[in-house]
Amino acid sequence: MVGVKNLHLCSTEETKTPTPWMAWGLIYFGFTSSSIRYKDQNFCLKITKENQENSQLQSPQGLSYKQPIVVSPNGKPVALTPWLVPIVWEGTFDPMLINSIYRQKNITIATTVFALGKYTQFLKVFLESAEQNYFVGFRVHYYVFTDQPELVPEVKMGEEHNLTVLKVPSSNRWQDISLSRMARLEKLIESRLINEADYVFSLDVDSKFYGHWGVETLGRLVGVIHPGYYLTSREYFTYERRPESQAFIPYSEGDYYYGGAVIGGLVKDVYRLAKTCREQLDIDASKSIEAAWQEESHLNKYFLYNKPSKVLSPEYLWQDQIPHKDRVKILRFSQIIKNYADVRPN
Ligand code: UD2
Repeated sequence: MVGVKNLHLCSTEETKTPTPWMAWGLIYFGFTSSSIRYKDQNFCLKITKENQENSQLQSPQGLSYKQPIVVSPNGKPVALTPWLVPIVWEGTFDPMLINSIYRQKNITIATTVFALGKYTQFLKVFLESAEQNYFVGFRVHYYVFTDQPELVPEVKMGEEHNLTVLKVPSSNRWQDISLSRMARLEKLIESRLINEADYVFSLDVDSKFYGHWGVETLGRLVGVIHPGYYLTSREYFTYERRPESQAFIPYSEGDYYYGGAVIGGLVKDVYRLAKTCREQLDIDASKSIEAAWQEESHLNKYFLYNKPSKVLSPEYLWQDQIPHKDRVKILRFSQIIKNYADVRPN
């Protein structure tokens, strides 16, 4: 699958000069539709794979609409966003069916994880639990960024699962570690993933997989609803509220609060996201502004105006400290309880 991502699907049928019957069809259509006029028709619709399946879902800033709900008043999970993309919950997909569809695609899923300073201690649980639950039966390549390669544990990898360790400099500010992930992701995609993978996920390391995480999570651009805010009114979201920051979102806007712990999608769409967020972070840095939640704030801004094509429910990002029974049917990936003062460098 790698290498055919930019395949142009415009057939000769689509590009040739219109036959008389095609022209009559268009004239007829033009007269019967008030919104589509013959003169506006473009005979050569260059239907590429990109604009067929892959088009960006950009929405203008300042648009006024109701905040979408995640759970309906009768307690049922909502499975569609108001821009009509799925919110993935247990019961919305058939793993057997979806696996058999994706198995034919011969795909590689790159997965980046950062473990710097004392966060190397989380790698063992992260990787061992991933090997039990994460894209089992599909090709996965983990890229572990660390300042201490010698502390990356030996974890037995499943079939077609590989791991590469990438050494990066240490940092004494946790905020810098977290936000620098965007720049590193951008560079890794440029230098390697564009040729090595179809999809990429960037995941927080201080987490454990408790349940199945598979191809139902794949999409062009994928975000996860943060477990702390899925029942919260958007004016209380911890978006960046200072207009001086590039991550600024006004109180009247917002769909969901997305967690920075999970970013995914097609390699080139995640590239666009990482590059944009890195550029916005750079602009803020040049003005000595750090957004409230570092790259997570910029990610939320990006997702608000570049809608994800698939949204993962909080099953895909929980927190061990929040009881999950009666809230989600299944726990798949959850932040483990940590003492911030013990694990962070500052
Ligand atoms: C939230 C987000 C996190 C990130 C952060 C922004 C969730 C669940 N978490 O988590 O993704 O957006 O806010 O500030 O949405 N790291 C190290 N070494 C360190 C510190 C961090 O390797 O000393 C890496 C590690 O991969 C960690 C990630 O950075 O998982 C995020 O850091 P965090 O978990 O301390 O951030 P947190 O809990 O505030």
